[in-house]
Amino acid sequence: MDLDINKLVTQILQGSRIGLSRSITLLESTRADHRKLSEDLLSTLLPKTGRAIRVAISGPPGVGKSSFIEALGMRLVGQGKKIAVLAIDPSSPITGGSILGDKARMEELSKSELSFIRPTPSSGVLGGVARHTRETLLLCEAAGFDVVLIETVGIGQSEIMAASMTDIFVQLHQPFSGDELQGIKKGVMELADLIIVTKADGDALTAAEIAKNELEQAVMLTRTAEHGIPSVLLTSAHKNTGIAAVWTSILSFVEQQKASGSHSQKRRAQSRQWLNQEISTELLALLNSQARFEELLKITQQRVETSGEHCSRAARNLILSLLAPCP
Ligand SMILES: Nc1nc2c(ncn2[C@@H]2O[C@H](COP(=O)(O)OP(=O)(O)O)[C@@H](O)[C@H]2O)c(=O)[nH]1
Ligand SMILES: [Mg+2]
Repeated sequence: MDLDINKLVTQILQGSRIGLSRSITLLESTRADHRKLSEDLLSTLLPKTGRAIRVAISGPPGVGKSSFIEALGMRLVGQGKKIAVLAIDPSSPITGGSILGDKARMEELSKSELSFIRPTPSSGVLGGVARHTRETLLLCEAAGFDVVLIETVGIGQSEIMAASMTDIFVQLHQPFSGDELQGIKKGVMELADLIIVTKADGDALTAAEIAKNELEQAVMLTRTAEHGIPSVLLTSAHKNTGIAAVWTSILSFVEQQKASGSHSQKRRAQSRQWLNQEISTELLALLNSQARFEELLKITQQRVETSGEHCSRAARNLILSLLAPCP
């Protein structure tokens, strides 16, 4: 690996995709010396970050996320914009299938000089994935990407993670005929800033229109105007319809947030949240690095199991005895 940080900085600022890939490999490395270098790299580049529109694209497997990103990405690339696509899919390191699927689905976009596509980081730990994705996003911004799309599967933690690093959360739904709404209602209400019904073409067009109406009614009932009521739009990636309207809607959402101050507020809240997560991660790493950690952990585990010691007290005592200066 080429570890000349100054060279990497120059390459990234020039928008080099090779420099970008090398830097991402560096920040995904678990070696302590690599970690330090990637922190140096990020610190140097930090003043050059923050300018992209950050968009989360979420929905269950097969809903059409990658196909939608291909259609939107090609449109933006056609306008001369640089597009980065990052993926958070906790299942992909296990199955491997979705990475192959995504590459095939984003075939044209991946060939464009103006695009950069990166699958989910290989680290299995969700906390690690979050850190890598955030840091990759910052590198992409320093490299001059105008839009960063984060594709994520619509399940629990990975969805929340994507929302915690983006300006707008776009939720994709399949066309459906009515009964399925109950199950998805809650998820729709909490995170979505914009809702899309995909595959609005051919035989599915009527079901897509029904789904749009149902979703519109659902958001009216459960979201207050104060928190914003998301629009519901129809798209077809195959027929390339509705894509321009989605982009207009994303831009106007972000513009409104900027005008009201919520955009910078949201980003500040996101960095505070990131800091809190890093404190937990770093603390755990610090504990792990103590020579007596394994031994004390085993003893504490036994105490909790056999003598019923309260976990939170046992955890605190473990931490204090590891971090307290030796007498
Ligand atoms: N009819 C139709 N099928 C689509 C459309 N978009 C995606 N699909 C199909 O839906 C399947 C899943 O698409 P994909 O983009 O990989 O979904 P993802 O798992 O959410 O990324 C594929 O078989 C696509 O061909 C669309 O606009 N219309
Ligand atoms: Mg996909």
